[in-house]
Amino acid sequence: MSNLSPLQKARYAYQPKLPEVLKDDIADITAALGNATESVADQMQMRDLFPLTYGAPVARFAKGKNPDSSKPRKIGVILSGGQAPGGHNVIAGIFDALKKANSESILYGFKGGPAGIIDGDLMEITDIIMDEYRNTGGFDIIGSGRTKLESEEQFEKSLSVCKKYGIDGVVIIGGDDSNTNGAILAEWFKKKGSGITVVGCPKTIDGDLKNEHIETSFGFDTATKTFSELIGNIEKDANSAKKYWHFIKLMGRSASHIALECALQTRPNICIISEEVKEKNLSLDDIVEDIADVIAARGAKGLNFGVTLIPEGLIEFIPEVGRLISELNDLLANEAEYFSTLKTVEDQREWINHELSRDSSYVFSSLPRGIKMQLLDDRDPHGNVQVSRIETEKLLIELVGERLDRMKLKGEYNGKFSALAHFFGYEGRCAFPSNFDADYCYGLGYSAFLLVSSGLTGYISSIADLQKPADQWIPGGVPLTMMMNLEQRHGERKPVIRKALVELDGAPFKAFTAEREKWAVETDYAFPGAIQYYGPTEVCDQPSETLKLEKGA
Ligand code: FBP
Repeated sequence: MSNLSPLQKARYAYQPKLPEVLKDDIADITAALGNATESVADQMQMRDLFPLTYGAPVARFAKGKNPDSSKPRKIGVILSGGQAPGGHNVIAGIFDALKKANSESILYGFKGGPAGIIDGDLMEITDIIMDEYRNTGGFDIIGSGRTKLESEEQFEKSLSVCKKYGIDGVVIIGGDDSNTNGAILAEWFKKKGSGITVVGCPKTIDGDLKNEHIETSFGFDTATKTFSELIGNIEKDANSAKKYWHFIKLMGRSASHIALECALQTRPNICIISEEVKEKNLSLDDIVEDIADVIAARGAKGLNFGVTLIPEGLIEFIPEVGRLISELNDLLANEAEYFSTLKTVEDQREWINHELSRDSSYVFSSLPRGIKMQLLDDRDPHGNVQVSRIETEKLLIELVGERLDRMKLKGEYNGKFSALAHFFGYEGRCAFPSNFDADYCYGLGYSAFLLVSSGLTGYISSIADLQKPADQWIPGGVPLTMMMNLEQRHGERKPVIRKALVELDGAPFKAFTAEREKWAVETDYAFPGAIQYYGPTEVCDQPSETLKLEKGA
């Protein structure tokens, strides 16, 4: 018996929708170039850091001749960082465009993320292999990894691997950090006169790689639809049993885009937005008080149930905890050796408490034991605390429970509080891509090939007008330096792609605040249901609420 599900078989046969201009013969598509560009900030320094790639024009694909496109080529592709639905379709888009341009061309996949190009660990992606992954979730075709491609030595190794295999284009499918490193690699390859183009693709379920030109990162659409289905189901359950408060933490790293999108889709009683917490300088106590007040207000109406959404990165945005985390990051980075000699948890905590500032030491001491341990856990490759491992949902349940007990003693509350904790993140990262992500990713892959075949290096593949039907989308490329500025990283000012956080004056946040008070006390849940792949366009092909609101659609 085959291990393929009926949906998997059906998805293999799905033909992603392409923008009209990409339906032409590859040799009849050209890159129309705009004016020179500038970085979002720090223009002088950025020009100095990227003398060869800075200021390139935005490209838009249009009808026109590109005789170079049919040259036989070898392209290497990298999947970098966390999984996001649609990665396989980016590869399929590159593969199909490359083979359509010249059937002799070869696509290599670097295995296990950026480490693959450094170590020369790669495989040829053949027709047979590609067909087993079309329109499916996951990054398992070649695997992914979080190695940072950033040192001169790694660049040297990557160059010799590319030379060995005759690779003339590298496509890095990644988030802001991976694309930043792509920009640096593009500049470096150019300086070396290698003739190898480096092109990026905007990936991350977190939705924080977006700007004027990148309307959304791929994977956000599918992941948020998957989480919203689950939240909607939990809301139905809560409203049926009427006995639990569900505290649901949602992935997304620093930004709260995922939580906000899920709130717009499901209308929970409470959704915390980290960016608002920071802006209003809310303390942990303030947040606990706000949640407890909603629970008490619902309890007074006999509604002892509800749903609270919590963005994964919240903990870092609470000012006093944020300061504590940044002190801990520095301490653990600077004193890593000494810290590793502390054998017991008690010794570690005692030393940490001693080294922290008075305020941070107080905050640290006031946290439950489990959270303390999670804050001391291993850092990610960028030296940051791994927010997905901090159980903020459990912390809030504990603190809210304590507050409600105190309110009960004072006669301010007489309801019941029985809470359950959930964390949705990994559940959404490898789902079958929605039609939106399947189409978007395929188009991004196609455009990535066209950028390579047009010799445009240091670009990120882009598609505009995503709120419209796919045939009206506008494919092109944006110079990576245009999205960059200098930011403080490990004590140094480094060029990085600016991360997009939730804008408090943006349309999605405003749409949420216009409704949230009603959602808090009433039970006004919405049930988006499972992602649909086959059926009417209004059911199957809709982009996220965030995208629609941002594009005024
Ligand atoms: P990327 O930024 O690499 O796309 O990863 C996103 C993410 O899913 C975050 O939401 C989450 O905090 C993190 O990855 C978890 O990392 P890991 O997969 O290493 O556990």
